[in-house]
Amino acid sequence: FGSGPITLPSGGPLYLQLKRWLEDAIANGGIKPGDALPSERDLALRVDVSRVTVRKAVQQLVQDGLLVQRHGSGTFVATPAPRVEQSLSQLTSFTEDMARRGMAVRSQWLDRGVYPPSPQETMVLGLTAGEQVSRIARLRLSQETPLAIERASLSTQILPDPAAVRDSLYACLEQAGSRPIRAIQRIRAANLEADEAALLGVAPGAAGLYIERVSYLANGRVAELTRSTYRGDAYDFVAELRLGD
Ligand code: 16G
Repeated sequence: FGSGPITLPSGGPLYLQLKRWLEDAIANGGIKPGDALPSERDLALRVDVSRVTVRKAVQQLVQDGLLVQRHGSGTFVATPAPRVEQSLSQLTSFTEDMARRGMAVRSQWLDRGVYPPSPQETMVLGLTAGEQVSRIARLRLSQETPLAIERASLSTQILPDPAAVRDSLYACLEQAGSRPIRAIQRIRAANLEADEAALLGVAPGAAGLYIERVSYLANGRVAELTRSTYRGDAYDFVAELRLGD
């Protein structure tokens, strides 16, 4: 990307020239996935255009999904996700799924705490009156690419302290002798809202999958209600079907 002045290809409105220049720089590797874009001010100085022009070009590239804006930290080149095949017949955790593929995992905490439950949480988790709920919400990344936003809710009887969860919720539950052994999972198409799209590094309105998992302990009690948003461009969910009798 360098640091010197940038000369735009000529022709058409300035913001479109800059947009094209940035698209080319991304396409030919001049700026790589994950790279930060210089600030609006710096770009305007280097290209010798107004900040409004820079903003317009950048906004269009965000709309197109080539750039991603993260609140407070700037604008980055979007990272294309590797496509992941996920079996629907095994009850596994995100950490286990990625470890099996030899892929590094990381979570960015969005929320963790004990809260008064919503009506849905009370009903699904079978909470008694006055009982609170442990919530953990995470952006889940593999090889530094964001793949999903997961919001898990558990009874405080099963997870008394959400801060006890380090990298893996299931590992934490396993240690406490309350690893779920069965789950019902529901998958639905959903277009990503602007805030979710920004976290997942895709264009607002991009295709996503809304997934709800309700898992159960061996004693039949509900362990977790997890509501997740997965990137539609990153996942193939696969199930083996057999002729029934
Ligand atoms: C999976 C589950 C999620 C569970 C999480 C635990 C879906 C689609 N998948 O991502 O319900 O909470 O694994 O992962 O909901 P962890 O043990 O790595 O924290």
